[in-house]
Amino acid sequence: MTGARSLLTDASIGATHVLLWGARAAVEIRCPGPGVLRVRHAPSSAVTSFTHPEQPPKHSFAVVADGALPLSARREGDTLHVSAEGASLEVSLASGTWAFSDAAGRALARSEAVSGQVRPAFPVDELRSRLSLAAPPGEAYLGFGEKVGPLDKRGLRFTFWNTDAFPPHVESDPLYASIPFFIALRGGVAWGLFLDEPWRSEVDIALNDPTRIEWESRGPELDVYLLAGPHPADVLRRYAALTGRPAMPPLWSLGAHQSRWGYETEDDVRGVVRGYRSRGLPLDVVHLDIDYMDAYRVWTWDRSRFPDPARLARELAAEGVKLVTIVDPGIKADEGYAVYDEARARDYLVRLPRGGPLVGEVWPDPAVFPDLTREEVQRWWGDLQKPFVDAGIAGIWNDMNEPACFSVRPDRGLPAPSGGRAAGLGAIEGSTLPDDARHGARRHLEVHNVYGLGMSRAAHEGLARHAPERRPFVLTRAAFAGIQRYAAVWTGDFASNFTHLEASIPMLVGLGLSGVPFVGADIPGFTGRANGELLVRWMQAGLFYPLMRNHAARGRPAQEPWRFGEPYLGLARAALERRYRLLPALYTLMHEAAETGIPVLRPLSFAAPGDPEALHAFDQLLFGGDLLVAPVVRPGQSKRLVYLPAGAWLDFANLERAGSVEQGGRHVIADAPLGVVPVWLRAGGAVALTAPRMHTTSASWEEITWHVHAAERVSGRLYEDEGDGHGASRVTRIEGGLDGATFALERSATGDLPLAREVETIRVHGVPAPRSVVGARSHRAIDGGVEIEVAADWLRIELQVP
Ligand code: MIG
Repeated sequence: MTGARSLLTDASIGATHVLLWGARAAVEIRCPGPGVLRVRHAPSSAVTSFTHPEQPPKHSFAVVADGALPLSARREGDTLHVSAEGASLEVSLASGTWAFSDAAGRALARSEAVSGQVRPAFPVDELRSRLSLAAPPGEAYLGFGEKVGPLDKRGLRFTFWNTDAFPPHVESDPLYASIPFFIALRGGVAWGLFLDEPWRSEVDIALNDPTRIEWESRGPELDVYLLAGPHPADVLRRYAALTGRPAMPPLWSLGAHQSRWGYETEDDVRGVVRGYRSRGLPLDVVHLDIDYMDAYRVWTWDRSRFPDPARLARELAAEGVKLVTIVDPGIKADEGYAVYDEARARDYLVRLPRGGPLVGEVWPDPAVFPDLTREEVQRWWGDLQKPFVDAGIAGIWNDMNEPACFSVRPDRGLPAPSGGRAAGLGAIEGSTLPDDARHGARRHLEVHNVYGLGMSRAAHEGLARHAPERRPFVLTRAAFAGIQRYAAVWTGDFASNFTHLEASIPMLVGLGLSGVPFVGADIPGFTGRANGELLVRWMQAGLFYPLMRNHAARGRPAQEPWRFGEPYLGLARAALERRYRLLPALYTLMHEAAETGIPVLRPLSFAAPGDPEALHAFDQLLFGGDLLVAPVVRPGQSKRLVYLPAGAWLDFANLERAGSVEQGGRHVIADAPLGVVPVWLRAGGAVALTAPRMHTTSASWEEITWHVHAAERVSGRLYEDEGDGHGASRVTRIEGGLDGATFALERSATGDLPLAREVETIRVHGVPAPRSVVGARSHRAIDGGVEIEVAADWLRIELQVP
């Protein structure tokens, strides 16, 4: 169809797909959903699984959308114009490059020709597939999963290869999770790109060449999804439709978690719970680290130290505390141990390129690895949870699932790394399995990054099968795109220092921008030695982490909140109480995330997408749409610089009205002595808080106080249900605003959950003392506003302000 010098010479155009190919390359275009185009590149036809004009089905570990919207294609000279709902693409047949636009015709992204686009060579380990994208000046790039650095990753370079980085530092890359997805933002307009390749890859974000992003995969193809905005939230909505919406967690998992590598006996665990309760500290969960296992045999208990897990679980349940057990993938190679015998008999293990199961060393030694990239193995693994579920274990904590492997056993048949062999065969990158290990028909190099995803899926689906009346709670260290369907992610072995506390904020916001809302970092750091100030500051930031877990490494001083004496204990208690007050708002945001993919922790750019100052304020965050949080993340500081985006913001430090209203679009200096965490409430925001408790019970709240920052338009939302399971729910909306001398709010509710409270309190901040109040049971003036008590099923309140 075009000249012989063109890269793409032939085309097959169907109702829902376009396939272009030539002697050396192929490109396939589809539209899986509105505003999303899939552009699958096979840079070299010689090594791809592409065939034309018919495609074999491809297995994606990440993508769940199977829609195929209609496409229309029109050729004009050397260009093929493809358009679909919400997006269009122009492909140059000569060079194979393309330009992506949204429904409004805005040019969003453009690929560029690369020289030596693919270098297939022998051995295949030398394979490189490259994608080059224009990086126009001023465009910011956010996301990329669990990555270090500020929010805007321009000028950085990352590797996607899940790694047990120990000890990690603030520049370590790669870390434990790989999410090859980013959101670009330029002039207030966003678009996104997801590279659906689990293969090891590297991305250079305008570092080598300030005008380009270059992505290089070790696999034979580049399967790219382009997502239109225009708001970053729109990109995330489309990404969640593509890779799956986040699971709604049980309420208890949003309470406080306590963990330590080194709770060695059930008495240690009882002591922890007593430690919390005797000091009046809220707690919902205790984690059991690898100490509970019998000689590190996964799915067993050391009965001398944990004689009766079911009894322990019952005892803790009486205190309102749940147990979560760590699970590592390495299986002790030990004949007579049922998990090992069964895995071998069923051929469920990762194998050597030739021959038998690969043998390595982790905590169990020797250890073999279940091939958790295969669905039948996932099912088997998930079923091994049944006795744990039956004993009352509430959730599963998946660790070491990069997978980590301290060493492989060459004496067991592994080719020696590189020596004397063709380059690449037997190579190992980091403490993991060799590139050439076999997962069924796939090589480790291809599926390494999805091992933790498979393990989390196994855990999540197994919990759903064995306790269908509950919502699964799974926590994972390793992850890939799509992990939000199955698990919460924590950032691994952060150190107990202020640098890591600061680093946690852009990293967790970055994870949210990569589609993963349920995230947290170990409080107050895992390795090293915290002091009381760090504990308090980390808890003040961590009370806004969707996952709030205190954890500590073995052989380090204990880090429970009472280990540092006063005044730190009192300040730690205050932080925990704030967390429990915040639960209605957090739960509502988790529900919003589960419906839309929009994260709980958001960059300031969500409020001001075109404002560069907002983009670069990476040590602050938005908690949902209404709260701006700027925790102190440096030692010794009692004030900090805070950027407030345009609009009016109420000083709401410690989740209480603390001061006056500030005009945004500028920096302010917040007062933040050790007891204070700076927070602001957006004008027009309405946030529901409750009273602190020692542990969670139901998310049908008995006490609710709305904090409203009066403005012309006010809106707020509260999602409620029983806190677990799949039963009745209710969404309450409040809407209204200030119109002349009248401030009115209306409440509406949908859903079948009965109200668990008779009254609600509404604190309207930012209005003068009213002359009259209609629709309230009572009211009283408070500093800079009014507090109103209403019947819980109120419909309308109206204030006449002077
Ligand atoms: O090699 O299970 O990140 O949270 O306490 C260390 C022991 C293995 C690493 C995890 C950490 C956990 C620890 N694990």
